[in-house]
Amino acid sequence: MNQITFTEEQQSVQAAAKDFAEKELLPGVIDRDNQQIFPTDQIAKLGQLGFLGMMVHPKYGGSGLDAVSYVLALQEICKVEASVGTIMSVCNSLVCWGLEHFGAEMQKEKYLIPLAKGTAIGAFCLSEPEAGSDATAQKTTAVDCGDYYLLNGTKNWISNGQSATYYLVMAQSNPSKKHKGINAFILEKGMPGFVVGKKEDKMGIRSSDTHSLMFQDVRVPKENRIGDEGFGFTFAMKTLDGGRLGIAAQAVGIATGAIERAIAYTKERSSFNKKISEHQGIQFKLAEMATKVETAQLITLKAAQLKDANEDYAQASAMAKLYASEVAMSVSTDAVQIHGGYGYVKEFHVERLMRDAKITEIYEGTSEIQKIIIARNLLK
Ligand code: COS
Repeated sequence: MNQITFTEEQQSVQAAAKDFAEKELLPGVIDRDNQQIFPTDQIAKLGQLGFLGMMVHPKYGGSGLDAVSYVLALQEICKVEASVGTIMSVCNSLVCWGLEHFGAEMQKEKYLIPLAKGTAIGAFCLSEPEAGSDATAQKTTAVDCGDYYLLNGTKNWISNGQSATYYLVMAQSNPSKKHKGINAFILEKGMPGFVVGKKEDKMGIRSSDTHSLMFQDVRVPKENRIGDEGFGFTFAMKTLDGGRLGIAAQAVGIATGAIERAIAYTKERSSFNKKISEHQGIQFKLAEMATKVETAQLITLKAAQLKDANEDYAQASAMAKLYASEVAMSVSTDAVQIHGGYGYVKEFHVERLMRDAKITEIYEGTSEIQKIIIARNLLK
């Protein structure tokens, strides 16, 4: 389905991700989804192959690739197992990118290198029980105590919540300054007072681990603050621009997986004395689905190209996420419909893709948040 020209390097990254997804992910994907099993071995292998720090400079242990390669790789992974795509996307877009661009040299040496090499997993902790879309409403506090901050509060819906070693945590240090009082910190699992809370029993992306986190008087050294005092909200917003590109890629991958399975099924299944692919009603549906997937892929690649060109891509990534996530939902729903009763059972994969698609309309900003971002850009 690729309509634009890719470099040899981009094509080989895509081929490697496709090969990995088919050989390493496909065989166990249904079981992991059913039983909510974290793909420990698969993530370790992805890390060894350089897929968890894809855009990080090699001097910090990364692969030094561009955002287009990252998008192509994520799409291939998510065609098969969107949960793995979630883990990969958090590690690359939210954690490694944020640390590489805004972290101090000491932070990069200590934390970025193992994250980029995939020997450690990261988590990005912004959402709270009462702060989802309205990210400025952080209730977690970080009181400045001289050479350390004292953190107290709760985070919700944290991807990689249990599996992570390092956590980027946003917290309010000066409520009178509103969003300008928010700081970002690096926390390590095992810090006294840092507790991983309950695991969520989710509709989709079930083999990724989503947890609440609790902080009770956690002492975080001052050198673990990212950027200047009060930089935390801007840090989160800039990082989420790239996160949304990852979610758009995830959505395109889910939609592509769904349409490929639907096309294959229509050529196998017969009804009324012919293959169902010969029914015009099915052909119309497939044509509409393919047009949507192709458009979603193009808008996502455009955002990636803007990022690679160091241009402002906040609006482009919001548009890509908005559109691609809606396409993932509608195309996966159509794929289930084309499969009929078989689409409703796990063996045929499309019901999982449909469940996995839903989260792409919700996390890293709901569709409504993406519309706000786009409209503000249009009107400014
Ligand atoms: N890049 C850099 N800075 C940004 C930014 C971006 N993409 N978006 C906003 N900012 C800055 C603004 O420039 C503004 O800075 P100043 O105060 O210096 O002017 C500041 O952040 C506040 O921006 P704004 O007034 O637009 O904030 P709002 O509270 O109105 O919220 C939205 C903006 C809705 C876009 C933001 O809260 C958001 O993205 N919410 C969703 C968060 C989310 O995705 N949560 C999901 C969980 S995270 S995995």
